[in-house]
Amino acid sequence: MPFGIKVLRFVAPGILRANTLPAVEQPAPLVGANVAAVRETVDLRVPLLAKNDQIAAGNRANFRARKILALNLVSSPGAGKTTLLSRTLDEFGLTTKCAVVVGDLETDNDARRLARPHAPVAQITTGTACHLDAGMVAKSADSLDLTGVRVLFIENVGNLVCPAEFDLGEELRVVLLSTTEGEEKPLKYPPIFKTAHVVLLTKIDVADALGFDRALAAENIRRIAPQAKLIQLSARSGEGLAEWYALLSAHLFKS
Ligand SMILES: Nc1nc2c(ncn2[C@@H]2O[C@H](COP(=O)(O)OP(=O)(O)OP(=O)(O)O)[C@@H](O)[C@H]2O)c(=O)[nH]1
Ligand SMILES: [Mg+2]
Ligand SMILES: [Zn+2]
Repeated sequence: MPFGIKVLRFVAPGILRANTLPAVEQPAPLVGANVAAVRETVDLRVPLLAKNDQIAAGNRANFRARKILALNLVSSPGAGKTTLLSRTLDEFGLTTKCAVVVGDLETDNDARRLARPHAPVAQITTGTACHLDAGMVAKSADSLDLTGVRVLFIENVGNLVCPAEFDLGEELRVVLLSTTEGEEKPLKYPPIFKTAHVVLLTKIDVADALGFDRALAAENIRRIAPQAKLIQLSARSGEGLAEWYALLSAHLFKS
């Protein structure tokens, strides 16, 4: 399945250019290549995930060797990933060099929102794939100048389901749940929450207006994801952001 990578570059102060790299052809899907036995099509998912895990291990080794803290941000569409990253680049990113790789099915809107002269950004357009995989991250990280970068944010495609299965080589998996989605989502989508190192309860500025029960949401998160650090925040009001930046600082590799 082909995917595209665009690297957003400032060519002069205030002028933003998107360089599109040639579409990357992934190996032809194996499913259907050999229709001789149903048994084979059932077994093929495992090798695909095993291959992904292998590339992810390479990404992780590469990021660690370069002392880059990689985070995989996962949520349902619109939970506030890009808004949080924009503000993080403007605040935390001023003193700690950050880069972003952002995945979307179609547009480069998020990369444009995130582009800053001080932060390299690449957009991965996945076409029909509803998640990022480790190969996409490897190629897009290669396309960026990561000199001096200490944090690489990977904004996954908005989806709470299959990103759970795809290790990208991240150090921390960060799952966002917004107050507009409802308190019960951790109970309905447990796999992604069970694999989280951090859960961010976002948009808490509108919790009261929505009648959102923050205590119940926190209890549901703790029930499904007791291993995860929980931070409640709002990228709009700024509440909780100091805790988010402190978490990032605490996980930085010593330079
Ligand atoms: N009230 C409030 N709105 C927010 C907050 N963060 C984001 N939003 C709004 O939520 C909407 C979606 O935010 P995005 O940052 O685009 O969400 P996203 O998770 O990147 O979305 P996708 O990339 O499409 O999955 C936008 O209208 C934001 O302005 C917040 O802290 N408070
Ligand atoms: Mg986004
Ligand atoms: Zn998917």
